Amino acid sequence: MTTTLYQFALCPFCNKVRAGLQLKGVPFEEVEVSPRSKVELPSLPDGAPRKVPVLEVGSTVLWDSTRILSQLDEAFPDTLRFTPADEAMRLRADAMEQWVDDQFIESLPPVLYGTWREATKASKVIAKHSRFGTGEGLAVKFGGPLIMHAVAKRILKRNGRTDAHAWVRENLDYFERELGERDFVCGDALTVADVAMHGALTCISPFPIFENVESRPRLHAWFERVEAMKKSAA
Ligand SMILES: N[C@@H](CCC(=O)N[C@@H](CS)C(=O)NCC(=O)O)C(=O)O
Repeated sequence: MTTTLYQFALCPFCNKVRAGLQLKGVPFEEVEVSPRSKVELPSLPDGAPRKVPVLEVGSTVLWDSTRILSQLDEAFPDTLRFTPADEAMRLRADAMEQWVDDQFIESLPPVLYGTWREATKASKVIAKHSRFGTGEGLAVKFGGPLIMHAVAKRILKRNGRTDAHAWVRENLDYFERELGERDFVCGDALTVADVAMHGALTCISPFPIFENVESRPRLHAWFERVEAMKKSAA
């Protein structure tokens, strides 16, 4: 059975799903989608937005990172479970995933595309993932970050922020407090909350902002713990 992830390389929602598949040890193919035409996407059921990530598992098409992560346990039953059996833990894991989606991911575009240096770095990361023809390749490599630079400015304004890095640092403070002394967000076992945050952080790992993760011993140890699980599942 073939599993294919349709993505934008630097989309944090796509990185959540990629982290999920890697942690489950599920082999998958990646298809980089053209941001404007999205021609590469498979046909989607009515009601599904033409957004990435989209995951094709055999002939089943799944969409929306949060729905996909919750469907992976069922789709790949013999792998590491992400959904805690305990009801209170499940609620906590879902709430933290929601925070990652709504608060943390919202703060990322301004540190990925906010300065020209960051936008140039972003275009290099995107180029590494894309196999488009020359015209489309150039449009994606430079056009994407250019559009996202404007989007990043709008996001800052909408949230009443001027310092993108300080905003991300505050979010990292919050996550670190929530993690506390635990190995994972919900205790001893990894859940969707860890998968979501790890995926989102993977997005910023090639960027200078990631120093703020590396310089926090507890947060960095947690990141490395999840990273090691990905490697051992491969
Ligand atoms: N709630 C969705 C959000 C997905 C999303 O916003 N994807 C963006 C990329 S980061 C997208 O495809 N944007 C293209 C568009 O809106 O045309 C999820 O968790 O998957």
